[in-house]
Amino acid sequence: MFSQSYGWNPATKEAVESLQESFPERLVGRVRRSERDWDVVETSDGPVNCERRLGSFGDYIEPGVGDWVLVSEDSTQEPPQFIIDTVIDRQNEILRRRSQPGAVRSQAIATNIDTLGLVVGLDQGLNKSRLIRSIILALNAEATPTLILTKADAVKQKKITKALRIVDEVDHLDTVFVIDSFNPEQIKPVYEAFAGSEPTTVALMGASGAGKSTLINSLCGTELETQEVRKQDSRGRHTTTFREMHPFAEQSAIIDTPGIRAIGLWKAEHGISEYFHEITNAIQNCEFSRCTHAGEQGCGLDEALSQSQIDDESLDLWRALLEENSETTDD
Ligand SMILES: Nc1nc2c(ncn2[C@@H]2O[C@H](COP(=O)(O)OP(=O)(O)O)[C@@H](O)[C@H]2O)c(=O)[nH]1
Ligand SMILES: [Mg+2]
Ligand SMILES: [Zn+2]
Repeated sequence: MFSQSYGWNPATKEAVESLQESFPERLVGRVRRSERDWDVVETSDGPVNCERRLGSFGDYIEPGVGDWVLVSEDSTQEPPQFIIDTVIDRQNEILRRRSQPGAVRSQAIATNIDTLGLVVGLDQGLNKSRLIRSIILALNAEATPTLILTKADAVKQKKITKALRIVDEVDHLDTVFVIDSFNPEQIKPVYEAFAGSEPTTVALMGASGAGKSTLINSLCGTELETQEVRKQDSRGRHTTTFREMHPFAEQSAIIDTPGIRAIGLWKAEHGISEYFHEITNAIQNCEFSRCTHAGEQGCGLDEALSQSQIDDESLDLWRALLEENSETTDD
């Protein structure tokens, strides 16, 4: 359908084709880039710019990078304008909390993804709580979390050992790469893990300066602008100002996201209960129907704690993340 398939997979094909029967004149495409007032959609006819007209089509979901959409031409305009008129139901979405003055809302960092690549520059160091939050975001979307530690060439072995010790302490992270993104030999296994045999979509997430754009350049052969990092503090300037999807490995796609300072959870109950599965199990085994699992005598969680099946650190983090997540409301 596309010259590049952009992660076009059988499930998407089915969802799109059933809708397209009703709207044969519309173009099928995938949102490649998202700006404030317009989106670039990759269609079988190539990229088209679509104007954002919120509310024009009733129940309008704000499209995000990775969304499969139907595009129509508005020929009442001169020259004719393209507009996204249908966002196909998402397979999943990576949401994060976005605080604005006077409002707390969510923002889709990426949609319809298979793998969430967490990119961390070894020079900046690995933060355990941030790593766990990122894994929860992935689990919440039923996507596979993968950690890519970059700049292995630029740090002392001690830093690598320290990061790997943290990796050992977290759960649900089966794939970890330690690489120099400029070294083709070290890029190869990452390429193979991301590409797979089916069309896939990978989203890369990580702090500004972590090396996301550099990694994409090595994986996709693109020439994205990367940033100069100030020697003193390794904080970079923001060069990526928008989210953008890039064609990868013939049939797949990689989404670059802007550096995120803090990962706020949004509607992540599922991810939290998956990550803390021992706690989830203990609560399910709690026999009291109105228990708050906060230290009641005979509570299932209390039992698991006394048998040392759960450690205090996990319990504290679980409580804190649930509390944070409970503040999420509908837009
Ligand atoms: N030595 C070395 N430098 C890297 C590596 N990956 C990224 N960099 C440098 O780190 C800086 C930030 O990278 P960039 O890709 O722009 O980070 P982004 O903000 O996550 O997109 C740039 O100066 C890159 O050249 C790596 O594996 N080794
Ligand atoms: Mg970048
Ligand atoms: Zn209980």
